[in-house]
Amino acid sequence: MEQTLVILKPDAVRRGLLGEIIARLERKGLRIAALKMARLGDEILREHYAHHAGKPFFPGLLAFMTSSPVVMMVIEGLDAVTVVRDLCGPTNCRKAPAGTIRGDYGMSQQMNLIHASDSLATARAEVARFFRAEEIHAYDRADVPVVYAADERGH
Ligand code: 3AN
Repeated sequence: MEQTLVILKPDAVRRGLLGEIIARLERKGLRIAALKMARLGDEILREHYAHHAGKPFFPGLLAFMTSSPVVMMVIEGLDAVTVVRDLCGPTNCRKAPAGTIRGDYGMSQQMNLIHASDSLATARAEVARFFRAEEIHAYDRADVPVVYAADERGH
């Protein structure tokens, strides 16, 4: 099963939307393998958002992401990287379709509630950036036999 990194951003924390967003991921059938709250520092954020360094919105993005603690999760499931990205919707909440997390809860391009890794390679790097191996837990959800067909389990 794939693992992907999710960050519930300061807007999700400060708007009291953590439970609703986590519930959507759980109800989809995804497994929460790790979860913690922390205030991120500039150094780890510069690494995480290196692809945006130098862009006009970069200082604002850093200020936003350090404005409160965030909640970080490792989410696991079959094709989890794509599945979670699709649940989030596109970056700009105003353009995100209804039914997606950003489409249903947000109005901003910057304050877009949730980060999710955009590829398997990125997911591996991001999980390792934010979690130590001992913080990631192996256990089975009780509903696996009715969430996945037999030939889908163990992928
Ligand atoms: P996504 O999170 O959808 O993969 P990225 O990686 O392009 O989007 O952007 C990372 C974060 O940077 C976004 N989640 C958003 O908070 C912020 N961001 C991206 N583009 C803009 C923009 N044009 N103006 C303001 N903030 C932006």
